Amino acid sequence: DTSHLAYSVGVTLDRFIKSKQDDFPYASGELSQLLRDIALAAKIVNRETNRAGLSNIAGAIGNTNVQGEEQQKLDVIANVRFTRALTKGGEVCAIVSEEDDEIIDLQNSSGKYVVAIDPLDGSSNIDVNISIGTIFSIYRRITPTGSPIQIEDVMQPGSQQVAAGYVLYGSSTMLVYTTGHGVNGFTYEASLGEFFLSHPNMCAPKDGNVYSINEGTYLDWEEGVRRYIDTCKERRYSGRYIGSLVADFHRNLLKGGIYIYPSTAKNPKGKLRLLYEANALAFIAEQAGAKATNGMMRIMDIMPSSLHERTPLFIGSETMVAEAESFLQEVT
Ligand code: AHM
Ligand code: MG
Repeated sequence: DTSHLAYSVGVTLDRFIKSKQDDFPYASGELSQLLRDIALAAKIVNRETNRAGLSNIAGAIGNTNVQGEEQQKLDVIANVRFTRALTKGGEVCAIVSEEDDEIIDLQNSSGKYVVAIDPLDGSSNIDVNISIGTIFSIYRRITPTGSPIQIEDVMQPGSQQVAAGYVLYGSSTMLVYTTGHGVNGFTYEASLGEFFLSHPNMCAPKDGNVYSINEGTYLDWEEGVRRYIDTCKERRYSGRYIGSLVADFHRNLLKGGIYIYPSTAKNPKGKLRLLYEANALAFIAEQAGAKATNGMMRIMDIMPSSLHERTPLFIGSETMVAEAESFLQEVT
């Protein structure tokens, strides 16, 4: 069987990153190295994820994280793996993680970059062997290197991201990222231990006929969201909801569609976190020709006011997101 040869002669993630290094105006190789550090941690988490059912690491560990949600063992493992990779790499001075209440100050004042990360998103899907993901955003620190990090280094709007990406641990594992020059996707070839360029220059369909939202909370939505989803049904669109943001987003990016996590009676600002969930996917969406808003404004223009703040999220095909937004604005 020579089918794997198509990959082995293809472009690896490492080679691709190196070839794109000149895209950065301040290219010194550090951002490239940082992306490679993330890819390495992703391989390790992929390995742990694949054997989660075997090695007794799936399931709750008994702690709750800062949002009061149950932390799964694999979340903790992923957090440790990514934090360690980013610490050892030396390019990063601070990390914001879904799994840590406070900013992680790496005490590395020469590090130029700040990373916001959800190490393992969709954790309720771990135990039932359904796709999960990692989401990351990379910023340059604002204050000069050599000085202690400050809160403003971390609280930057999404428009300041220099790179962002996600890893989808799905039927195959993929890493998708952007540095602001389009979006490229890489598929992991486990037997070779490499990510290969499989989805060059990803472009989202402008329109679609898939909507992804947790319909169980229909009665708690704002009028505009209800009317938009009713319209989707009148048009006989397909409803698809995995409950793993990365997986739902990835499908809609490839096939066309909209993902919505609206404000609900219980969660007026929705559930998803601005700094390490919404911003990264918004950057990728826009780079692929799609759109991301909170219903009123562009996600990447929101000035964060706290580390773990939440935002309603409408993300996906441009036409669909614009229409959903117009429904919301009509009734308010
Ligand atoms: P998590 O960060 O605790 O895993 O929560 C985020 C996840 C998203 O992946 C997913 O889209 C959403 O929560 C599903 O929430 P709900 O079950 O309320 O529909
Ligand atoms: Mg999450």
